[in-house]
Amino acid sequence: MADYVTVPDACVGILMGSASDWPVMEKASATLDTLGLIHECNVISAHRAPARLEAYCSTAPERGIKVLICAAGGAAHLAGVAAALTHLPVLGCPMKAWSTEGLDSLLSMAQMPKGIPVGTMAVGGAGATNAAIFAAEILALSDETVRQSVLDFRARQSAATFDLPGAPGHPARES
Ligand code: AIR
Repeated sequence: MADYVTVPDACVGILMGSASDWPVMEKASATLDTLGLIHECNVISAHRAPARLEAYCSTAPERGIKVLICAAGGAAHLAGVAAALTHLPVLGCPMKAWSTEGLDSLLSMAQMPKGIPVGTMAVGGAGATNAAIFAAEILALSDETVRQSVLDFRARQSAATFDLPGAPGHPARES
């Protein structure tokens, strides 16, 4: 039996270097849910479980996974190693770990050598949410249902800005 979680019909795989990344990465999972994308989540550290990472990445395309979202902190090699192990597009989510406010993770993911790209997002929750939206936008190129759910998501987001209260001392104008 495989020592990672698979979900039938999943098209996105979220990988994390540690369970300690989950409080941030659950934003990616929740956003994929909002967009209607079936996904699977696994903790597979590139450093602590390299053989499991290779097994996961080498079987992901044949199981229908089309995009990987990889989160790690510190010397964050997970996204880069996953990108090396599969031709699937890999989105990197740099986690704020124990030092440098996540700059270490950001540079580890962004500064890939040429030939093996990682689409690196912002540090932390914004990057986690954006990785899910970006994954949907990739899938939307070839899937009309996903395209529509991305458009709906954006329309709801635009509409929501009209509901924001004004800044203190600058109340929203009545329309
Ligand atoms: N990490 C785990 N294996 C390799 C790396 N880069 C990262 C995790 C987490 C941080 O190390 O992704 O962000 C701390 O992990 P832990 O398990 O010590 O809490």
